[in-house]
Amino acid sequence: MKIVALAGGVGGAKLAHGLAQILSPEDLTVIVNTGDDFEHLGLTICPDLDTVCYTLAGLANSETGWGRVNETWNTISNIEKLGGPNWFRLGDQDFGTHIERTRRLKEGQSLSQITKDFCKAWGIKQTVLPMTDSPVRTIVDTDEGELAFQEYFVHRHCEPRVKGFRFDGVEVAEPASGAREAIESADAIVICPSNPWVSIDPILRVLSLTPAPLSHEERRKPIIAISPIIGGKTVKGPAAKMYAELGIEPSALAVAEHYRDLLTGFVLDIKDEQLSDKFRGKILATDTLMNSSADRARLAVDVLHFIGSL
Ligand code: FO1
Repeated sequence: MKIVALAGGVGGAKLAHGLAQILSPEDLTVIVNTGDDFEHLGLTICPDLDTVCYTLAGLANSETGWGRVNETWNTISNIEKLGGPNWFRLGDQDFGTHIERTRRLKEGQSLSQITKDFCKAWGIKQTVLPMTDSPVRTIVDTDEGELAFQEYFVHRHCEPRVKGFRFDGVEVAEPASGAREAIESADAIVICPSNPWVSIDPILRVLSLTPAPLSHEERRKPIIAISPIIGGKTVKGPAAKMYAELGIEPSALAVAEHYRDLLTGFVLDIKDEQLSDKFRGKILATDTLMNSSADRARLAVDVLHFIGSL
């Protein structure tokens, strides 16, 4: 079964890793959000792409979910000592990724080509694509004004109240080379348990999958989403807080409503099973927590069986 997974950072990376354990490498394409990307310390940082790649390569820091395992912090400590910004924690090995990516971007290489080369170097056999090769930057509208995404997320610890989002550059951004073809040849599209507002919406916008799928072909193939919200709380990150601040009660149901007409089926946690009959489409209630590598594979198996049943 050929699957395209749409993923943001940690939650998306975990399910992508689960799917990678079950599917043949040629059957999995992961299209990753780049709205979180930003320019920092003279470098182009692509947090979600790196999180997905490090996770698939077995190089991720399992405690944070982002960054590298066995990391050292000499460079950022030195920057800090010299009075530079230290709020975005970049490890020494991670710095190497950003330096080499920035060098190649400045040479004129595309982000998708660079990602392909990095995946090869890290031994990743699945296809990982940035959603687009052009810059799209998520801007969070808050009660303190507009903030660039990482400024809101990391520097301000998601404290300002959210009023809305916009994705700078999305109108002119084309899907990365291979993304549309991957969707066309996929048997199903899986929306990973990532933040609907800031991780998945930018991808849907770039791929023109929202407000409704473009072509008849896309309509016919199953599109399923897995809720990142369990029992009204987000497993990781600010999705539940964002729903509440936007006046929507955070729940798996709110996530299903978010994707509305797009979905053929929806996966929620067993703890939210009582919400199942409130959803119009097909539902799978299962254990969606991914604490271990085995959990990721188990959820991937459940998701693939669910797709097979649609
Ligand atoms: N998240 C944090 O909360 N604090 C950090 O200092 C931080 C550094 C960081 C460095 C590299 C990287 O690839 C990701 C990093 N993240 C950090 C995570 C990242 O900002 C967010 O998880 C995503 O953008 C949201 O999906």
